Amino acid sequence: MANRLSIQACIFDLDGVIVDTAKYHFVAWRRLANELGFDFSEERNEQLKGVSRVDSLNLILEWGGKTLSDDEKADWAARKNDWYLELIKAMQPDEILPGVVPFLEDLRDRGIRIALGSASKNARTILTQVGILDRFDALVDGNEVTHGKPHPETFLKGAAALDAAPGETIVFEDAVKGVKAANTGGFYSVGVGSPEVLHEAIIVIPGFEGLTPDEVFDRLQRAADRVL
Ligand code: B16
Ligand code: MG
Repeated sequence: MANRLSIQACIFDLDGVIVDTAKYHFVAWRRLANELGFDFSEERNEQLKGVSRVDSLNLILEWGGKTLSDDEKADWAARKNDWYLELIKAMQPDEILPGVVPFLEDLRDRGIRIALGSASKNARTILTQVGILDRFDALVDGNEVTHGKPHPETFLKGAAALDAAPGETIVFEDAVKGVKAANTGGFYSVGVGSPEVLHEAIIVIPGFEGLTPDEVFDRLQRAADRVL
């Protein structure tokens, strides 16, 4: 039977789950690195997924062997964000990852409440740009949290905004740190991506194309039954 777990709410990460903004972050961060006189690879960019803007900058500077003052860091982070926002401005609704919109529709039809839980301070702008802001009942982004993932604050705030307990809420995440945050907070974690990378998630899906909420509930139920 579907949904014996009594799922009342779902929280979605943004980058890598709803849209692929990592490619735009990469272009903007790479421009920053190049202007500072070094470069970094797309493989290294993987390590920035789900990581806050300031933590990403610190990592990149470390890769380039650069030391900047706090004021200089703030300037470069602002510059990077301006370049990033220029790219975001051109995003289109067809950049929403396959199957996401029908999945969100299905959840809403069932009365399941929906939140966004993202590290990005640009989350509202991005959802507005691709035309799906109104599909979310609550939004928790990088402006509202003190502790980034793997701390569970983002998802705990999301669940509170939806008036749901973590034990009745699913978190969809593409980053290892995000999956850890969901697990630490007591949520049902669903990894979006590769099972090898996201092995700490309760279940892993490749994406939302052709997937229904019932299938997710069933797989989580089977995982829960195996543990009991
Ligand atoms: P911003 P998510 C994260 O989004 C990105 O994966 C990460 O690369 C980025 O540095 C972070 O947001 C902060 O983004 O500079 O827009 O505030 O996966 O948590 O939705
Ligand atoms: Mg992500």
